[in-house]
Amino acid sequence: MSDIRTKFMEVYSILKSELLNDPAFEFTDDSRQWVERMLDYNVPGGKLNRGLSVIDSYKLLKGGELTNDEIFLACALGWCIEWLQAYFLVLDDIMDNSITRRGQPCWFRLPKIGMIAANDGILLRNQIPRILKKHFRDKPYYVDLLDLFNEVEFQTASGQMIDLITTIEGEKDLSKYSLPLHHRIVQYKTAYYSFYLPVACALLMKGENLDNHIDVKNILIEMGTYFQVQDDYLDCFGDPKVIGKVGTDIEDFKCSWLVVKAVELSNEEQKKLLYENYGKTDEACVAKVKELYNVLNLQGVFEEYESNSYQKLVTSIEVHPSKAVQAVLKSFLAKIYKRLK
Ligand code: GPP
Ligand code: MG
Ligand code: MG
Ligand code: MG
Repeated sequence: MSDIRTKFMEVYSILKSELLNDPAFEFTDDSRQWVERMLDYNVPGGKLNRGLSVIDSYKLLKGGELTNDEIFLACALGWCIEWLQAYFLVLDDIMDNSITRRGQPCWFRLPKIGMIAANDGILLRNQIPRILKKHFRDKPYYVDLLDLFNEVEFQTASGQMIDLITTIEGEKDLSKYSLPLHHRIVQYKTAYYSFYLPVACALLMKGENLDNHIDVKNILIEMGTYFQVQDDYLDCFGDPKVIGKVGTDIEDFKCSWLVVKAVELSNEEQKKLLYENYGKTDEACVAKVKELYNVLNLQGVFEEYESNSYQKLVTSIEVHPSKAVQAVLKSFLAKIYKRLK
């Protein structure tokens, strides 16, 4: 394990123990144990890309070694994003009726958890401002930080809403699925919190005004879009053992990049097959959709999309006037290019 990952995990233990001793609630042994188990199950088990990116980005922006205090604060902000992610995933898995996450059953699937998971999601969400208050309330950028988390959460929940309302039973209509709709969904449900937020946190720590970094934001939104196209691709073509989750997009009638491409490339007969089989839980229907994806060579179409997006992103990063910002963006892109998980 790299040094920074070890340090990051140490900060997790500190933040967890602070939350388990939060004076605003009189914890009993039972309730403390519940929260500890819930946190350990849902917060630290992912790739931690979003969280670690805050530290990485801050280091590149500062352009020198960080003090211990700066490392701690960057880690704490990184964890706030991982907390946000845990909150979204616990609830998203209920909404998407998913089975596994990060190589284990979704939290709500565990015995005795069920819909208590909905409240656990709310708790995870409420722990973020508690961490921020404890460690950032005296910082000049505290208000901007709170505002940033609120804005991004609103955008994500709105993206999730449009992701969900396209799948309403009785209103399933593949003809409304298009690249512009897909782009709108993924921009809001994924790109803001996964890509813009970590870099925006680092910029705030550095004392920057976010209004002066709209160009950075736009590049990160495009990177986040590319990331969610990969997520859509892996939902069908990824190895569940590697990605840690079993895909449900076909069953859920999701406006996935794959189905948008399939509609675009299908002839009338193939379109009919898609209309008849997409969005059904029946395994045989799912298999027919996957077979069509293969006939249409969606793996090849994706590979082409992937290298085009990469080239476009590199080009837009390289026109940015600041070398430090370029380094931040390139480092983020390198973490996700051709990812298998
Ligand atoms: C990813 O969509 C989007 C989210 C996790 C945001 C959820 C937002 C909420 C307000 C709950 P996805 O369903 O494709 O992700 P995955 O494939 O990981 O389930
Ligand atoms: Mg979802
Ligand atoms: Mg999901
Ligand atoms: Mg997905």
